[in-house]
Amino acid sequence: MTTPPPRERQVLCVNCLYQFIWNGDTISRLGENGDFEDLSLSEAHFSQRAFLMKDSFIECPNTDVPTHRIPIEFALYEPPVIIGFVGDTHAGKTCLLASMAGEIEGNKLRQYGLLKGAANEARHQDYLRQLVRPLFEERVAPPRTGITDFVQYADAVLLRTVNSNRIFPLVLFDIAGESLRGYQESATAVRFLNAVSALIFVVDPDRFDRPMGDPTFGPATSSLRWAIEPGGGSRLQVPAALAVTKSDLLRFEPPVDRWMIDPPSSARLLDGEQVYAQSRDVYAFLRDRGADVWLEPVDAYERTTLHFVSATGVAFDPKEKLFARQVRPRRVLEPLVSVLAMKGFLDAEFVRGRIGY
Ligand SMILES: Nc1nc2c(ncn2[C@@H]2O[C@H](COP(=O)(O)OP(=O)(O)OP(=O)(O)O)[C@@H](O)[C@H]2O)c(=O)[nH]1
Ligand SMILES: [Mg+2]
Ligand SMILES: [Zn+2]
Repeated sequence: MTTPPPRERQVLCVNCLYQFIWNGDTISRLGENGDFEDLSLSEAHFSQRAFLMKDSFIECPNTDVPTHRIPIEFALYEPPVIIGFVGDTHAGKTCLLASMAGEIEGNKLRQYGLLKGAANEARHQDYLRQLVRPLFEERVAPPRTGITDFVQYADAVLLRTVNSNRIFPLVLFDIAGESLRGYQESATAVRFLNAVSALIFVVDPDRFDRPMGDPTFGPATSSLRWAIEPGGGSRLQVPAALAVTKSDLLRFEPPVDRWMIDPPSSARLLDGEQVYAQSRDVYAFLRDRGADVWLEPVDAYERTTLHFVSATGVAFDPKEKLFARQVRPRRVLEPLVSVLAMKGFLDAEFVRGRIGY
């Protein structure tokens, strides 16, 4: 039997934004000695191919940055949906991302009609082992995200819409607050911002006393603006969610109490009315606190939603150097699901009404 010739595909590297043609044949696999080895699918025996593709990578040919690889799944389905987290150092980005990853791993996107699969199982398991399991199972806070010249994505999963059967990788980018703040000096570090599908602005209620708000919000937005419509002044089309994280610290204060105590709507869908009611409450709460400046993204983006979330459900105990009790995220998936809905990635059966205002 003859093998069909490998099919070339155009691929966008999510890490460096380099577009290249992958020959559909050469893949990299991690060898037993810990080094990557290249191999050709067409030279492998037919029966071995699927096995070889599992956990394999494609090497990005961009030589301007350190050698890096993307999971093969990024080239096989719909283009990746890239989510960037924006917020100053200590805002809670890594905790929020890790708790979302934990909830996704627990199959909690199923209620919105999204089934999870692996976009490189081995790398995903590494992320769970390093950050998510310590947080959920041992109450350990993640270390501060390191500053690097070349940021690679933190975690990725493959999602499938249950009814329409669309398959796409969901890629989550975490980055040190410092790099976002001074993005002009570290343009390479925040390169991914120019390719984001949606942004999640992480609002830290511990910092409402800062009269100028979060120093990363403005730079992230202007970086995007230059990438998308240089010199333009209109609202940006990229969907954005504003997540007031650490809301457990505000859980007795109205109107936060209502959203922290209420479980997310028991209806198995994203309800536009509920999302709107919550957005309105967050907006009013921030204004009431004199934290209007944190609402900047609402004016800069065409469609935003606002959320109260808690990555951990409990405060960190500095004496014990652990979270005070078992970590239980609250409503962390809602900002994510909301931007996915705005991007058109939820099946109609799982969203009611309009999302994003
Ligand atoms: N009470 C409470 N504290 C939180 C929550 N999320 C994060 N924290 C606290 O905030 C600290 C910083 O959170 P990180 O997620 O590491 O912050 P970051 O935005 O990633 O910071 P950089 O990596 O330095 O940019 C954690 O160590 C916790 O002490 C939350 O949901 N509730
Ligand atoms: Mg971090
Ligand atoms: Zn690349």
